[in-house]
Amino acid sequence: MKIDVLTLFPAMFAGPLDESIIKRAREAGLLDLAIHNLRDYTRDRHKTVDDRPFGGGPGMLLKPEPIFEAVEKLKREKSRVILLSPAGRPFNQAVARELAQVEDMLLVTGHYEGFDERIRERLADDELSIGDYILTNGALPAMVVVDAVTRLLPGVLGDDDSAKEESFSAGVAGLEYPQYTRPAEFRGMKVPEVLLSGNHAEIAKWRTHQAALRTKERRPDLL
Ligand code: 4G0
Repeated sequence: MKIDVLTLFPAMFAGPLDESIIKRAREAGLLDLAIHNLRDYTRDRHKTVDDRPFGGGPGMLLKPEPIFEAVEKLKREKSRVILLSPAGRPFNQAVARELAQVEDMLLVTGHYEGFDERIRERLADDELSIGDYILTNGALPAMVVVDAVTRLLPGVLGDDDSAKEESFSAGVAGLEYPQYTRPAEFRGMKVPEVLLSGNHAEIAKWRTHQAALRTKERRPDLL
């Protein structure tokens, strides 16, 4: 998959997507990620990307010209052009699975109080929000989308992790039970006896029960 990102903060992308699984996916050619600086698509002396809203109101908006220039240059035949904003449709695991099927993505990250509406109207295929909170800019949301989608691309995860992904389709946040590794006792905290028993039927029953308790407590919306 080719993913292009348009941002005012290209340096933010240097660290997080150069580690671990995403790094391997890029090295293996499974993900072709390119970060583009929106300022490179301005044509005025001051490299202006924003302006005040007509009709008044607080803050600044991203002006249309640089974003139109950039998107028209970077967009490919099959690109899905996606704005990141708090007003987008909620991003979740189902959306990540949907996006893992597309050929190319162009993620357009905002800043300030948002985008001139004509960007939405003419350029965007979709608008996503990673959650109900405001961030200083859309770089972190774009990285979240890149990460969540990349790990679903064929060949990116090991076989064990891929199988786990499938078994999680019933609910991403639910169905998580307490897990332990060695040592069996650590600072006086003992691993539940049942997990050491070797009784696989009892272990499965315990895990199902624990996952239900935890989901009821933390995510009743999923039940
Ligand atoms: C557009 C996305 C972009 C509009 C972007 C802010 C949170 C998210 C931005 C605004 C972002 C998210 C209206 C403040 C940049 N913050 N939840 N900040 N407004 O996905």
